[in-house]
Amino acid sequence: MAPPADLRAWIRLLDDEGELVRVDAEVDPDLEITEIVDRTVKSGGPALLFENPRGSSHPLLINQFGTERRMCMAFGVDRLDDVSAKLEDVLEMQPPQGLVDKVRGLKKLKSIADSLPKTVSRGASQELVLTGDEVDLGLLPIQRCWPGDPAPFITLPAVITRDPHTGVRNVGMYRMQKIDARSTYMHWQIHKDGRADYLATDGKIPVAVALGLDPVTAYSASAPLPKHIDEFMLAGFLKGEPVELVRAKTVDLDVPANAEIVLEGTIEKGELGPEGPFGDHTGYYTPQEPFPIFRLSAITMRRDAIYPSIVVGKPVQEDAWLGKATERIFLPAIRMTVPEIVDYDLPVAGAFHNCVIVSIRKAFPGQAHKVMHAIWGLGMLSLSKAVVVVDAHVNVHDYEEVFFYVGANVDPKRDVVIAEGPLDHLDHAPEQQFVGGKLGIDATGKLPEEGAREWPEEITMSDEIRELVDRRWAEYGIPAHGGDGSVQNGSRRGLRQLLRR
Ligand SMILES: Cc1cc2nc3c(=O)[nH]c(=O)nc-3n(C[C@H](O)[C@H](O)[C@H](O)COP(=O)(O)O)c2cc1C
Ligand SMILES: [Mn+2]
Repeated sequence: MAPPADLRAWIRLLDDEGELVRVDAEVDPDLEITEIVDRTVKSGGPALLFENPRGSSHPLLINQFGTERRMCMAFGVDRLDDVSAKLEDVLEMQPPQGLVDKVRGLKKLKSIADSLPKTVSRGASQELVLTGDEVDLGLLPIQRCWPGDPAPFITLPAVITRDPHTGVRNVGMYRMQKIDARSTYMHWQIHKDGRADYLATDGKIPVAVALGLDPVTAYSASAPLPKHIDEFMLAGFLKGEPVELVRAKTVDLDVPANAEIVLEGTIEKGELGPEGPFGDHTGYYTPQEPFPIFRLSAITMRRDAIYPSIVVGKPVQEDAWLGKATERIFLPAIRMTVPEIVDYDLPVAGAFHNCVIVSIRKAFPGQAHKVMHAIWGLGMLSLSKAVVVVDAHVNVHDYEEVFFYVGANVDPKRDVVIAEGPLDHLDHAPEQQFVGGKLGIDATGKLPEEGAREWPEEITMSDEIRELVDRRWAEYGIPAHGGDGSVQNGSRRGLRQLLRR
């Protein structure tokens, strides 16, 4: 099934699939919604459409991305790996051989052509146009998420800017703290493209903020693309339909035609104010820090616009699945530059930048170290604090299996790398903001050239006996606890339960 065309189609799909609950009761966007959503997300519950948020006539949609199933529905796939397969197909494109190959090649080229955004003359996002004194952020049910937050924050925006030199568009998701009816802070962290556009602009930079997009386009705002690639191109490619754009009303930018709401305005270079604190996805409040001020010149919207929101906080929260989508979608691109990588995992509990587990096909001495340093040099992965490298056969998504190899294969004296480099803007642990230590753990099997004695053989049962037991399992009359006699998974699950008791 194709990904939903806009937020309305997405809500219909969620409804049809039993993935949406409409909450009729009046609820307060001030803290109350956070507590409801926190409980819902942590129990794997549905998307929520709050139809009567206190103080606003616009419904609030939240937890649209909160489970793997919904994330797959958003992309129109059965597994997130299917999304990366599509990308890999294009990245690995070879000159076609023969007619069938050529036709297939054309299809792939069409998918690239589809990715170019298309300008249209009218968009639902501009049914209502509010300018001057009519501009009022108080119309929207903006959430104050955590008790220590000083104000409401817009949390699920697609912030659109242009590079003043190249003209290339950038779309990013950056929280926006409400200052008053017509201004917010713009939380452009130091490593982000949006901030680079702002720094490269003299005077005022035009900014547009799209709220309430189809899920793939909304996701694309959070995708860590290289600066010269427009996130709306990724959205178009993943949707198989170009993102449709209309001219903004008061700034020189194009905005999504299908958005529920668009905020237009400018940010003056050097006009900063104290943003935060904010209960962040690190699980801590990030402290107050100066950030640029966004001054609105217009709000455009659909007549009965739906406001989208998300809560971040101590993991697991809804953003876990946005991060997992990025992890899967970017695997083929990472493999293009570091081809020995088999798979990787960014544990949600590691807030994505604190830990990377990566498996490699090791062919030469020192290769695990090569891969650590490659990761510390690769896009936003460069901010990773710890990298654990395991061999190709290890399942990086099974943390107990990874832990086993970290324990079994590591001589801390030989296999631990301490390096230095840039760290995430929000990381409170290092002595100084932005820079600090890096930890690499080489948990691969070692070669003689790496200073190892003869490496022992791992224990495995022979295929012959495994097949025999598979065949005879029912005969033994052993009740399968948590499985069908697929002993591996069963025993691990059992252990997990045992340890929790
Ligand atoms: C829910 C959510 C909130 C985010 N908030 C911020 C933020 O406030 N500031 C920021 O710099 N990045 C934030 N990010 C991460 C950026 O969206 C992400 O790094 C994106 O790649 C930035 O785009 P850019 O590289 O084009 O600037 C957030 C991500 C998510 C999923
Ligand atoms: Mn970007």
